[in-house]
Amino acid sequence: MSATVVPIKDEWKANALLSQDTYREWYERSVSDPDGFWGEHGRRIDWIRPFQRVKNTSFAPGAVSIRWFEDGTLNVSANCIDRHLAERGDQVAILWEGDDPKDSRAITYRELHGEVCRMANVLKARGVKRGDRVTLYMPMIPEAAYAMLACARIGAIHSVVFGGFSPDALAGRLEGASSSVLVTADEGYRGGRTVPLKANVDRAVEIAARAGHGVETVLVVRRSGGAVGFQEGRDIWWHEAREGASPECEPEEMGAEDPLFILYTSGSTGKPKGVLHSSGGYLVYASMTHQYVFGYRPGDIYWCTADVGWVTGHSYIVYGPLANGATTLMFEGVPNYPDQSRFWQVIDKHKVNIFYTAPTAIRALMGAGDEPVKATSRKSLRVLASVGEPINPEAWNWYYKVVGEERCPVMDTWWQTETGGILITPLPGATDLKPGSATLPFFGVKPQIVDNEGRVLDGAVDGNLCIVDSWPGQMRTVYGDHERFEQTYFSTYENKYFTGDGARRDEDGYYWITGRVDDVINVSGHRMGTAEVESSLVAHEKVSEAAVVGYPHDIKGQGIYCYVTLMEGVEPTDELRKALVAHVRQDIGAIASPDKIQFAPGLPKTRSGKIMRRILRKIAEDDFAALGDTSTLADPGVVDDLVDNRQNKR
Ligand code: 6R9
Repeated sequence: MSATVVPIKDEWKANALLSQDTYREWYERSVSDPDGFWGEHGRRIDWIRPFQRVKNTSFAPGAVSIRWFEDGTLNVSANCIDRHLAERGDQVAILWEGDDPKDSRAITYRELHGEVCRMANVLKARGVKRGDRVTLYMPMIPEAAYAMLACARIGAIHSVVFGGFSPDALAGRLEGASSSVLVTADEGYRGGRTVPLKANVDRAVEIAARAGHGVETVLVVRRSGGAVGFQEGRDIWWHEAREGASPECEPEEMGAEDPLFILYTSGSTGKPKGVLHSSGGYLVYASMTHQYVFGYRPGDIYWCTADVGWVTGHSYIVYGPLANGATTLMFEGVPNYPDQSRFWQVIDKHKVNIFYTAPTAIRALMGAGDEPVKATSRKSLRVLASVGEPINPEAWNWYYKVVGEERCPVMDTWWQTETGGILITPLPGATDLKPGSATLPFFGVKPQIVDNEGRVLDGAVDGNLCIVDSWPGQMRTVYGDHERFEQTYFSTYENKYFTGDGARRDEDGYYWITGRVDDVINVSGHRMGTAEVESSLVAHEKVSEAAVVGYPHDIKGQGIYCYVTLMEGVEPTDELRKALVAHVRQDIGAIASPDKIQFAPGLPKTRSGKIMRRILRKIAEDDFAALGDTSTLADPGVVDDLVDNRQNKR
């Protein structure tokens, strides 16, 4: 099967930072001599004490340890701000576009410096010091970036919790990180509606208190001006505290391996994990990928539409672009508000050159037709990019042809919260493209495809995607649980980092990510552990058992399909279905809302009691012919019931 190839165009070559040959040369060197390669590129950021040692990493069983540039010292916020002041103090650092098209703000590097220092001083005055964990629960406003950088400035570790998570989820993350300081806003705006952030925080703090975890400080940014609860002594308004705070704050000298942030993400089992990233290697990798993957050049207006609550927002709205002295656009709103043209209007308004978004947004906008796109110019665009889930060739082609008018190469970037930055991707003007393929590894990345027994597969094959050596942006540990880190990522296949994704490699060595092979589902580019949704469902008094799987969804990529067994004597009604959806939303957040609930008198289990998800997935996909052998089940009749039920429902 040969896929379409979109060869590099001459205009792209003219704009490219690297040629195809240089990519190959650099790549060869990066994997054959990582110390030499990263020793050089590690100097792209400013070190207080330069590193002598480059790479010190091991994926060996029981001894996984990842250290880069370990004897160097630096400050991440100084790299993202101070070092640009002399040359580009008056250049815009953050270009903020509000939910309401009438709202925008431009913050220069000099202003950013003052704001970040002030916020750092306010946190310090509340007793925050090196190593302390500060939780952020923020809307997409510049203050979210100030808070991240303020933490980095004083050596505190931030843990950003996406503003769409519920009070319960927030409480769990506050406890998990034993964080007693929170930064939030009164309310956020999204698509013309308000999000009750402070009210959620108040509830989360209460829930955490019941579990014995105290929160001492809540710093509140005024965004909407709406009425919110205020607890004297604990809560402080940013606009008031800011007045008395000095706009100067010496950056702390941090070790390369000192933690920069924790970011909770879903895995296939148990509670979300606190992915821990450290300072030096992360910044080198985020800034280098930002430059080369997007072909970033000084003066470009760069826009990544992610939320800072996800890793993409960390690496490609805040740290990568700011370390490179870029103008990074931060958007508070949604793609279809006030209308379906919003993304393209923002691109025209701010003359955006590089645009980075998610397949789910592309598919939704594609569904609205070409007119809303064609109503705008988009002439400023030079590079388009995508992240979060596999982009289907139809969406890729629409993005390329309709949005980019075949002028802009599309970078399909594959990576994960755990990887800190992009690992498999084309480079503009240096890689021939294939719609639907993330193409080739970035510098220093050694992918491998293995079968279920861990045998390495060569050539054009399909299997499980592993990475066999470390890169500087790799996560260092699961916060507070190194054993879980080893167990989750390094125990499936010895001496390899297992990504949890399946992939195919074609005859040209191009990688095609086929999606998760574990129990993680990807809903609109957001990771959800099926176990999390299941444990929420079974916490409901009327539910005895639940099994959750993903199924193909036109817009979201995957939807959440729940099989629910009710307690003895409980009636399966539509009302109960609605109540269960509401229950999960309340428990985890709107992103975990079940799309479908099928009441199931029984679930297909092996004789040892393991739920056969493979079968449940096939039923959810209506692929009844592919159910396979069900004879090993404890009760094969269960499957017939499920299929009958599913068919009758349609
Ligand atoms: C950055 C981010 C990671 C999972 C990952 C994979 C999926 C991300 C992708 C992609 C195919 C791409 N994924 N980018 N799949 N092609 N270009 O999304 O991090 O939220 O941790 O999700 O997302 O399944 O394993 P995260």
